[in-house]
Amino acid sequence: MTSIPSAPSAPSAPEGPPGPASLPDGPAFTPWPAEDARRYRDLGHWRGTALGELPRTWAARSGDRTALVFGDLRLSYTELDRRADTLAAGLLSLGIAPGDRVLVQLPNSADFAVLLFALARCAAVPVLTLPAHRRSEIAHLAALSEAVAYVVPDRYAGFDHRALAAEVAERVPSLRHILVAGDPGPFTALDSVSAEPGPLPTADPSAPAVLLVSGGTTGKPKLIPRTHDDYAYNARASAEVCGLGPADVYLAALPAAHNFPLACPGLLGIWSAGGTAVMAPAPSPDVAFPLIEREGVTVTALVPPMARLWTEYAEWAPEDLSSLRLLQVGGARLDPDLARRIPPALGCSLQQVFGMAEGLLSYTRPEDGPETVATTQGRPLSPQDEVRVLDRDGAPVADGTVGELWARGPYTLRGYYRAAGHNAGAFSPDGFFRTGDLVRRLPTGHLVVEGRAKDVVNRGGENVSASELEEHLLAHPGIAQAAVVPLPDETLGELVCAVVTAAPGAEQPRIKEVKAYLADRGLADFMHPDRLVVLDTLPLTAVGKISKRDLVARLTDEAEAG
Ligand code: OOB
Repeated sequence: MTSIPSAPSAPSAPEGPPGPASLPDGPAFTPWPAEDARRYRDLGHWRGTALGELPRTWAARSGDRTALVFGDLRLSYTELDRRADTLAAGLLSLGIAPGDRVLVQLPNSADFAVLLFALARCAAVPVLTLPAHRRSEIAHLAALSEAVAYVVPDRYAGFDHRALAAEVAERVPSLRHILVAGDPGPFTALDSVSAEPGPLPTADPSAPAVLLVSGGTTGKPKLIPRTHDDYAYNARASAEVCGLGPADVYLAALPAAHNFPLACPGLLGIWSAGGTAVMAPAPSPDVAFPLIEREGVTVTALVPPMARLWTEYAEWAPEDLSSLRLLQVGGARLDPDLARRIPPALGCSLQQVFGMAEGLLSYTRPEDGPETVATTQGRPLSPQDEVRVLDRDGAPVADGTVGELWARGPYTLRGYYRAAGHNAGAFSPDGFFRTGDLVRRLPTGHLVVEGRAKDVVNRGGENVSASELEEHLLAHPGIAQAAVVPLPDETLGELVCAVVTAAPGAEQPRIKEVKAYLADRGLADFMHPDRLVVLDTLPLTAVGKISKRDLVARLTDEAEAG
């Protein structure tokens, strides 16, 4: 067993995480008011079952059926339950105690699932980071959560996570254990952490079960406490909306630590429905398509850039994708034209999902017509979801008018983890969460996401809505993807920069022609891009959304380099 001696943070590290003196900033968890909690329980949404208990219930129901497939490994429900028990016993013997936070950074694998339930059985709280996170995010999240352990793969996608773990351990004094899936190097092998199952601590179902990482595009990521009660409901209700049953096979193509493939309905949803989860090591079609054919995958979830790739690739792919019945797409705006191309290209239905790690989920439903599915992000998941669409002054806007979305409900957080300062502005006094998303609500209750409240370019005092310009750019036949970002400018403050990729087989778009096209569509001159940058691919976030932050950084670096 390798333990990390408590090391003070390196004094020379200029951008090290805040020291323990600045922690904690407010409560770790803001509970729902008792009255709301009682209502959610009375309605049967919150069932008082801890996450760690779920595999036991599932094993009793579906014992010999296959719960999980990863490469050549196939785990039955009984085996998943048993492995969670032996790992939990091993973790307890390492000293992992109830309430301890453990940073988990594992790619899609059986280890990920077993560890999630094992930690839950220790009443410990996994901090679910994504494999693509690097030192800046990991060190920040480890310090913020005062994590006692960090679980990594040896290498993943060409990156040595043990080296990252060594660096983080040096900076974050709370980290006592580094556990490695695979070759452990100087650390402890995750495989070696196992013991004869014994008595387990009890977890409070109304306390946080996991800490999710916020998908926010500005500033440092925040942590989102999701309780056993609320998260199980999130997954179960989502499984119901998607009509999941024991015959379904769910492909976890996106990184499993993200809320979408984990619980919307994702892994937790497919298991609560008694089906099978297949873990894909990557979401790309060359990896996913053979798995769909081999395992008879029926449902999966993607972000729009990957959905575009699948749609283009399907035409040429030799694999039989006919088992696929539902493709969920969410995480960022889906171009309606692409949405219309998905069902014929992949031979399945499309579902749009508008969601956030903070809670609120909105799904298109099977009864929605194809145009509603192509052009809206559906309706909120729960009858208990309360949504408000408000103008800048906090007054409700009429249906059909764009406003900012605020949400409250049985699976939407009431406060970020240790973020009192931020929470003060992110919640209304009556507990509504300010999503930062601009939406229109249609009279049918469907939501149409129009962009982020802060996603505007301020060119000399004129506000250019990035999403509005992106929509016009995407209508151009020569443009496949578009992201509008600000570029610093001495005279005007910011310039409008359109970064695009060319449509397959199309010529490089040129700014003069694009501006003429926009003028033809009746778009005001002030909305036109000042610069057009054509790239082969756009940078992506850890879950695969287009990353405007990385784009801005790259363009600024290039400008500075001359
Ligand atoms: C999902 O969660 P996060 O936390 O990574 O990102 C949330 C943000 C939302 O606030 C919104 O700005 C954007 O991502 N978003 C969408 C969208 N779905 C999410 N924007 C436009 N259209 C959509 N369909 O991304 C997430 C969590 C659970 C399920 C699905 C996605």
